[in-house]
Amino acid sequence: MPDKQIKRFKNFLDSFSSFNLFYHGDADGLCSAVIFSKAVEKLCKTVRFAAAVESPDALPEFFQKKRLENAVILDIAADSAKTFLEWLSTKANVLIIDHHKAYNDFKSEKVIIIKPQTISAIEPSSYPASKLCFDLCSTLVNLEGFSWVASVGIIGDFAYKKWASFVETSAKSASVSVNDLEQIADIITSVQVVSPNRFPELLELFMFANPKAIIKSDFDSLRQKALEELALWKKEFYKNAEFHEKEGLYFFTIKPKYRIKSMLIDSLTKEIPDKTIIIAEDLGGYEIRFSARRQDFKVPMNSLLENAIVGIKGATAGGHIPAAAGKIPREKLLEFKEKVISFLRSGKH
Ligand SMILES: [Mn+2]
Repeated sequence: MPDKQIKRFKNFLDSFSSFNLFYHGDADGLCSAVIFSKAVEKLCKTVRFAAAVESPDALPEFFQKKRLENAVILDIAADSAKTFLEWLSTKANVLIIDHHKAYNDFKSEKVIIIKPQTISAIEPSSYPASKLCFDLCSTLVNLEGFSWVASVGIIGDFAYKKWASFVETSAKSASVSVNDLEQIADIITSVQVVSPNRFPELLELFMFANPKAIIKSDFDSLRQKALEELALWKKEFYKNAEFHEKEGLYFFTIKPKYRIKSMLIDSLTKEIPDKTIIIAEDLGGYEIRFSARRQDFKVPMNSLLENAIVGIKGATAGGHIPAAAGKIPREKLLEFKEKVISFLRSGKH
């Protein structure tokens, strides 16, 4: 890791006695928040505030009401919202630890952006924020006892292959199996699906409990509920999803009871890794959120979605090559789909 970035990171931690965390509400995001909080605790400092956030566009509302000295943003590409970040940097000191696409060279004394792209040759989607957080914080404090948390984040973000020996070693030293860690990642995903308002409680549990206690906690019943919902929607997908054979695209619009989209598409992409899958989730609001997956790296999902929202006001999109997401006003869904198809046809990627 470049010394200059570690130095800025250390200075940031030295400058405050308490921190405000904003983490992505998924397995990798929560694990990043746990690791950062553990490091802060070891430095005899505190986390004042922590919130799970669904996407970068959910960030601004937090800063309109509150005046915050600092903001630590984990596993969220806040640099994709440049105007917001510029505005935020006039109000708070910002630390972003993230592994999504790097959007621009945001240069400000008050903003530190740490991404795998600047420190290693590993494809950024395979270097989860929780592992990045672990490596970064480990330069300051000893976090050996919490390597299993980074492993849960790694599993949650599909990066197990890349870090197999790290995950296996950390499972062993926590006296659990890799399977147990997978189950914990599923528990976090289930909270994301069934009960996202329980993230603060889950973070609390991770701060005090060992892996076995997390598996035995009542959060495991949420996992059962989410798995039932998942089975239902998978059946629905194979029956009713639009398949565009020439473009290698599955397009599926759902109106689910729970926010099943991410869990569903992550499960489907394991079964159909060499096709583009897009799921649009209609929860009845003004906007429709969508996710895209493809595991063979033949089409970049981030560029595909970014291209499909060009010129659509109020739409956002971004992410990784194999996994990306975004949102659009509901009346633009058809236009969005047509742009996706024409991008795939053009072969511009
Ligand atoms: Mn992540």
